[in-house]
Amino acid sequence: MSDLQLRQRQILNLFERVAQPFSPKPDIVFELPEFVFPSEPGLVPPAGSTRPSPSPPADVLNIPELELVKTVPRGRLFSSFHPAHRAAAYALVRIFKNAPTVADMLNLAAHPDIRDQVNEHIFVFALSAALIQRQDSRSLRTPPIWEIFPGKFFETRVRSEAQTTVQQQLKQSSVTKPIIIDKNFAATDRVVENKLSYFREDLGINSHHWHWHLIFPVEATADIVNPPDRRGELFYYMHQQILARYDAERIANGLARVTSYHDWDQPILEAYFPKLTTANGAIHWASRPSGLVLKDINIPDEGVELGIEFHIDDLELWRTRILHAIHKGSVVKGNGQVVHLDDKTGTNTLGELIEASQWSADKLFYGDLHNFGHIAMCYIHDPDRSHSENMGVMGDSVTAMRDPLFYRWHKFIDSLFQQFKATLSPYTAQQLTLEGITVNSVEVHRNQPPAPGSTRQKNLIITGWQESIVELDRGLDFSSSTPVQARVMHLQHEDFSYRIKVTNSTKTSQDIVFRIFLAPIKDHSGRPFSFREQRLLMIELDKFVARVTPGANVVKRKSDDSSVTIPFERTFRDLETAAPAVPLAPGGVPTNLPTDRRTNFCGCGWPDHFLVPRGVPNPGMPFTLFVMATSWKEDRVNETTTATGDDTKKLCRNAASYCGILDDKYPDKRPMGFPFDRPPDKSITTLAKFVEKSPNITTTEIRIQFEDRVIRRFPQ
Ligand code: CUO
Repeated sequence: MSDLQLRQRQILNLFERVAQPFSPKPDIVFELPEFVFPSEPGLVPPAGSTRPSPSPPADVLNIPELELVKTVPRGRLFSSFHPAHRAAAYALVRIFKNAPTVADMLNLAAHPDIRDQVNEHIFVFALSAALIQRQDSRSLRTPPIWEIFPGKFFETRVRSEAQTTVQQQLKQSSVTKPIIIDKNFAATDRVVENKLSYFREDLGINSHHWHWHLIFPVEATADIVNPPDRRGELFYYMHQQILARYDAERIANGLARVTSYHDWDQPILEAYFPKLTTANGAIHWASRPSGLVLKDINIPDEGVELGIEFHIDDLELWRTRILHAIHKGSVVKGNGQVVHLDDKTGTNTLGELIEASQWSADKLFYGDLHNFGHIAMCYIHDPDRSHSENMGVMGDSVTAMRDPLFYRWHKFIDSLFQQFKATLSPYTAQQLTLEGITVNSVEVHRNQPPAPGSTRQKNLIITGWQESIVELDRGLDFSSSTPVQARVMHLQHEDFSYRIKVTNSTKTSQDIVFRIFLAPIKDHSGRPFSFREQRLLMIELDKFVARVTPGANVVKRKSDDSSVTIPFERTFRDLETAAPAVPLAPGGVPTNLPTDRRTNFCGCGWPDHFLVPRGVPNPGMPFTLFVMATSWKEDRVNETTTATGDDTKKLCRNAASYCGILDDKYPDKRPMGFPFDRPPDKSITTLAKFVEKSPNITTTEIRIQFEDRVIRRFPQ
């Protein structure tokens, strides 16, 4: 076993049944770092080690910060929106990041004082964060979060069915076949909001959200992470895109667009019953029946739950101060320095302020609006814990997107950004054109071969269902010698490609950025959207650079090359059996240019099975497809980066549009969401008018047709 393979297997081993005491696999040796003593089986010093022999045996690590880590007890739920929980989690990230080598870090993680004593959610959070953030561990993969914590994705019924079936099989001594449990969505269609369960409970969507918050922590000193470039703006844009995508699904299901939750003294009508449990069913995630109203939060520090106290009036006050800043056009730092909210950095400044992160201009004054909103909503059923209830799903970034209220809360948060965007001048004709480049047309083509005798239909995308098998046994809180798998139905689309006709009337070849967006044309009642409405529904599908030679060109692009998506993650078993594909160079950067997208992603990225919205049955739902050409020379951030991409070795680049590139600049100088991030001039009421003076833009109408059956993808 190579060193890399050993590290990979150690990671998988550490992430198995994290709520149970650690059980090292017989063939995986964890060597002790020098300050760790062998008190548990599996933790042994290396053969021939020159390290001092351990005496006296100590089973407690001498790391004072561990006390802080353990303030969130094992078995309790964890919220990355809760300041005290975050402090505990980041303390462990720091311990892991400070280990001299990856091997030391993994050995440290295996120590019973950490692996068996630290809160299991914090353990997974911190080890995952450290593995992404450390330069020397970037070839190593973590298993999918739904396999580590099936309890955050699969209702309790799935767990009990699995347990019953395992017991029956053991009785009959027929323990050979994997147990497959169908995962149906958690509620009936009698409640209209439940029509969207396939979106809200999707494994890939929730996993993306967890990874996003993992790589963009709310607070972090440089020993955890360098402040990511345009982090606050990305907070705005990634969540705005979630809303645009959710609205497209709502319209396809006959529902109105999501409404902002800003009237905090009014009852919340959307109920949510998560039916999720952890710790052998002992800890459940609280439900929220319809009609609850936000209350002041006053949770005492009681040993099992860290205290937190604030008033809904505080949220009101922070909202007022933030709106004041937006309309004044500046924020004031704690030291009195005025920071103007300009068109270059204003969105970023506001993002850090609203979220709020440690890079907020003044957290004392502008508060912690978005994070505390999550906390207020997740404790709405028991705001002082007088009933000793646990939090609801809004408290955890792994589960928050399951709740309809998540979208209403983020619609409110987005409305703050939109109010700021409305203060900026509309884009000028010059900003929206590109001299010498005409985009003549765009078409999408299905990859599926046409039926004999029929012609290939263009501008039609087919969606349907796909079955994926996921493994649960290493995340269940009972041990099973039988593989336990769940069959999950999720949305999928047939692969397609774009064909863009471009004329370059200059005399030289040009590197062009193609920006592709998609938006519904009509609302749920069939009323066409005005451009002011439609711009907020624009979903980024792709952004890529292609060279365009003088004269006529046809640029082709495959749907699965999208700059917003990543493929379905590998399972525990895949990771165990696959040799790590890319060897490490010093510093941890893979030495080969990976051609397989799977070898180079960090878990952040919209799931590619949800690249396009579901649409409606035959004849399909009409959408506007929008393609804009801009100049790579002007838009590129790093002068040395070429269109063919020197940066292909960088981690997370596959889904850079929503996740940035780790440890690098966001790879586009334009504001995120350009050209739809600002309201147009008042005279522009239609999309046609918006693009009429821009030959470098083309739009076309396509249809997305949903077929309620399992479909094939037809990758190219
Ligand atoms: Cu992602 Cu509120 O920021 O959940």
